[in-house]
Amino acid sequence: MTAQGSSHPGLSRRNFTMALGAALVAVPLAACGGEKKKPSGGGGSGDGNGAITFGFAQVGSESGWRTANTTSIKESAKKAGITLKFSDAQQKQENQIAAIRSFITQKVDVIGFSPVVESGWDTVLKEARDAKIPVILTDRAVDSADDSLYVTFIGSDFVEEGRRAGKWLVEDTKEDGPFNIVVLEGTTGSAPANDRKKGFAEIVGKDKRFRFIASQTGDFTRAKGKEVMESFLKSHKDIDVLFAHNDDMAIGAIQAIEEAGKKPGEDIRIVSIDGIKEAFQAMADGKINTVVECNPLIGPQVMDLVKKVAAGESVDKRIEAEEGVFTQDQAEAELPNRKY
Ligand code: GZL
Repeated sequence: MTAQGSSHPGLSRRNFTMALGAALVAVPLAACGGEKKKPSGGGGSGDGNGAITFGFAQVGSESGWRTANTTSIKESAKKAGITLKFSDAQQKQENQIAAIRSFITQKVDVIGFSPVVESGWDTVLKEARDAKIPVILTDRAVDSADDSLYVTFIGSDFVEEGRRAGKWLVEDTKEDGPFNIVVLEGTTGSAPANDRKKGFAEIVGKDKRFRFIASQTGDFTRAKGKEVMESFLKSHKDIDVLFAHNDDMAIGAIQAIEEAGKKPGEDIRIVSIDGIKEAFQAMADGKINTVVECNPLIGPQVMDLVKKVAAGESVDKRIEAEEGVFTQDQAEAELPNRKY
């Protein structure tokens, strides 16, 4: 379903049949503290009309990708008739842990979250298990040794995304080199930062033409991406390539590169990950060379999982998005298709 450049990634499903039943009567997104209904499974603190209550602890609102992911979760919950309790952790693990604890106290039916970092979740996940509330991981994974602490993970293969970025660079650089690479890393300790770094290095590290001369977190934000790129440009006059772990940092870096009097996409090749509209526009303008897609629009599949999990049905342990890779020559035509 996803070839090079496909624009409508679905989700590859291993034995995961999406029962797209008729949409239930949508119920308004609940304000926190909705009436507690007698639970069939977990807590069932819905507004008493039998709706499932889903507590979702989002990472934050750090990037265009995250905004699209939040919209997908909220709109899909409403469409599915699921009462959503939503919290924005502002990229702080302590806030996500507090939100999960609040969902446990409210006795929601299902908990979901996108872990801002991989480690430090076992205690709160054990509390959810003790409260008999199933947990769904979305977007990012945890490094817990005990995978009974969550029912399933739905998201992307970040190592593969890093490999795809590396493969494009190796294929695109026909000249001999050497090429000096700088990297804007995602949030320190997060699965996408760890795994994209790993996948990219697996491919590029094998090719002696490439040298990593600087690598630092830009925390997935535009502002930090610009700030770190400014410091890279001050310390290195010979940067040939920027690998940005997400488009927002790449867009911030473009501003820094232009303010330094250089041409992004020409003097410095840029490869980025996510596939937000602005990155496609930057590709069309010749400022980003290639974008590896990472699909945030997983809301419908998350809500299918919530219904199955709340009903005690079994679901696959890991469900991955299918995603493409886009280059400059595809950008103009692809722009109208972009949904985020
Ligand atoms: C990836 C997601 C990352 C995006 C960033 O699935 O976790 O977080 O790549 C976002 O844009 O901030």
